[in-house]
This record gives sequence, C-alpha cells and structure tokens, in this order.
Amino acid sequence: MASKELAEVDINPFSPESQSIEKTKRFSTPGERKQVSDFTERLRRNGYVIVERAINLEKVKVVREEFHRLHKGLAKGSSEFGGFQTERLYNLVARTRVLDELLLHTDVLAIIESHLDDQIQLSISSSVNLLPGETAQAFHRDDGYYPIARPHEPLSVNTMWAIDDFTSDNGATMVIPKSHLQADEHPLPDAAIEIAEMPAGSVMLWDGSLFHAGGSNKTKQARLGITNIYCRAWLRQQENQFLGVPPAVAKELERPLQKLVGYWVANNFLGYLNESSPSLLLKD
Ligand SMILES: O=C(O)CCC(=O)C(=O)O
Repeated sequence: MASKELAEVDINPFSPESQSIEKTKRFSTPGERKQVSDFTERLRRNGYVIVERAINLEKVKVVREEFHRLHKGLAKGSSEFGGFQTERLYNLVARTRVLDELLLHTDVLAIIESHLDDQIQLSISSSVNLLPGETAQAFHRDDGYYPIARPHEPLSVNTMWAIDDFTSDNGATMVIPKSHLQADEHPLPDAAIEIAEMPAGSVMLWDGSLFHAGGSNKTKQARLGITNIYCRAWLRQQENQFLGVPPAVAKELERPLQKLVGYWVANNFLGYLNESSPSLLLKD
C-alpha cells in the first residue's frame, strides 16, 4: 500500500505503472462493497436507501454542537428554493473536522462506489437546518446540471445525515421512489411520495436523478441535516473544491479526504499537474 501511495505521488501519470494503479483507485474494498450489497440493491431499485444509525449518538452530539457554533449569526435563506426559514452553510471540508468520519464512512463509500461503479469524488458538502415554520421545498433532482438525456447511468449520489431525528412533522426529506429511472423532467402527477423518516445518526443515500424535496417543519425545533454529494471523478464538482479547500488547508487533511476532495489523478489523465499527482502540492 505504501508503495502505491508513493507511486501515486511520484510517478508520471502517463507511465504503464500509473495505469495499473488506476485500477485500485477505490475508497472501498471488494469485501466492503459485498457487505453492503443489500443496501446497494435497494438504492438501485428504489433510487434511495436509508442506513439507520450509521454513526452513534455521541458523534451526533459532537456534530450538532459544532453546527450550532458554526450556524451562529448565519442569515436565513433568501429564495423559495433555498427556503426562507432555512440556514445553510457550504464548503464544510474547509470549516470543520467533525464531518471527516461521515464523509469517509466505510459503508457509505462502499454503497456509492457500488452504485456508480467508478472512481468518485466529493461534489459538495453543506448543512441544511430547517427552522420552525419552514414550508416544503419543490421536488427536484440533484444532477440536473449534467445535461444528459434521461434516463441515464447514475452520475452522482447524495447523502443526507440526520443530526436530529427526521420526522414527517419536522421536515424529513420527501422522495419519489423509482423516479430516478423516469425520463420525464417533472414528477408524474400521480407519483407516490414517501417521507424518509429516520432517527438521528442515520443517513439516507439517493441517486442524483431521484426526485426529492425538503419537507415542512411544523414543530418548534430545528431539523439539522448534513448533505454530502459524491459524483463520478470525471465530472465537474458542484462546489469548487480546489478554491474552497486550497493546498494550505488540504495539507492538514488525512490522505483519503485529500483524494475525495480531488487531490489525485482520476482516470489516469484527469487532474495532473506538471506530469505529477497534485498531491505533490500538499508536501512540505
Ligand atoms: O433538506 C432536505 O431534506 C433536502 C434538501 C434538498 O434537497 C436541497 O436543498 O436541495
């Protein structure tokens, strides 16, 4: 492993050696992907799947406290889509280390890599805090910015971590099962809607083509979620990760997270710098 790491840094991406390393560029192992095959199957079939209690309540508490701090003084949304009673914070990799465990969660990465069957990267990481009184969001898809005729192969997978219990009363995400397979650009009029209730610490994964929407918060408490979208490594990321997480910041991250942000060479030829991996920039 160490030699592969070294090779990734030092060798020319055009070399035959680089080509062979290319095949190993997954965050998960075949065994880890096998272990989550039931979840992957449901994601493939229904367009979404929930992994209940993927992190423990102690970790949930740490994340919640950190986001109470980070959200202090944050302006509410200024658009119908973003939600006038919703707080959002972006570029989370640069802001906090409490999410590293979530971003690199073994089962989550294994499900995503199984579903996309490709090298992956982080597209965007943001928080969504639905405040009391927030109304339901419009149904939408997350991969609409990739202009490819539908239905198409999966391009991205979204994850929504419940930091509070997600209930039908506080705005749990709504989904339209199987809509990731449909060609229509709008939800069908008679589409069945499901409310993705889940206890705090759970994570819902959905195909980027699935119609979904934030619900309405009819309670007196906020509903905090962390949403991380992952996409195929050869697509443009939604957030500009290289400006959001510049080398000085990326240097401090563990290597898998550096890779997830994009500091590596994908598909042999994408993202190299001066015939080397961009990870060279992260060396002292
Ligand atoms: O908050 C949610 O449950 C979903 C949010 C969402 O899909 C979005 O803001 O694009």
